[in-house]
Amino acid sequence: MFERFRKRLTGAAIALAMVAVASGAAGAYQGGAVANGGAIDGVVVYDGTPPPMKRLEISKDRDVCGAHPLYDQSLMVAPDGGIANAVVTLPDLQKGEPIKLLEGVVFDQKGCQYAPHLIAFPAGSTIKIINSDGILHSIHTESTINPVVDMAQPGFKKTISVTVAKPEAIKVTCDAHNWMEGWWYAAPNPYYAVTDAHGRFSIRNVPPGTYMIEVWQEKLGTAREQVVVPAAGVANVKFTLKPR
Ligand SMILES: [Cu+2]
Repeated sequence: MFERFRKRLTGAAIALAMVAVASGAAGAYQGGAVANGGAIDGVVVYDGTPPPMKRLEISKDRDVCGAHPLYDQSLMVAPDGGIANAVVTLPDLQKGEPIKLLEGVVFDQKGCQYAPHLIAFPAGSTIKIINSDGILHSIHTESTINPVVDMAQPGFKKTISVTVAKPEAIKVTCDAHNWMEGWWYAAPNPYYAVTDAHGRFSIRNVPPGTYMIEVWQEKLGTAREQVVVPAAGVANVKFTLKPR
């Protein structure tokens, strides 16, 4: 009798453990072959007059940082209205082409600005933080899901590598230069794109279906739409973001 009870308990424990694994894997993405993949071509535009770029005030290390005028890159709108550096994702997509982790996404500190201003990559990828300036930079992330990165990088330390394991949009600042700001965007699956200078983006090899498509921009926030991706066809999406 006791033996039977013990077995039942063990069975219950195993069942509980399986539930735990299953719920832990609830957000897990499954990669595999995609049949008749379609594409999403789109544009992200600004609703209003493109704002002028603000020149940054350089208060330190002027010999290196003040060699060229620096501008606030948090909202770059082209004369045609296109918004650069917006990230477009299909966050609910659970199954599609395999995730290709990136090893060494370059995030440079050059002329006391981050170059590029924003990088996007699948979560689990590794960032190569470079110090091209030869002066002290001190990277400090405002992560909430991933561990905070807070590391001084003296001029002689050319590279620091950091892996961002979980999906998150992370603001990056420099504790040595208060005007430096950049972003790391860790996407939950391989379906993400960063808009070009004219706000254009393209996402390819999407399994045919209906999805929620999301755009995120650091100053303008998030907007969502529904998109129907046809088999071996192209869906067009236009996002219009309002100033806030
Ligand atoms: Cu710095």
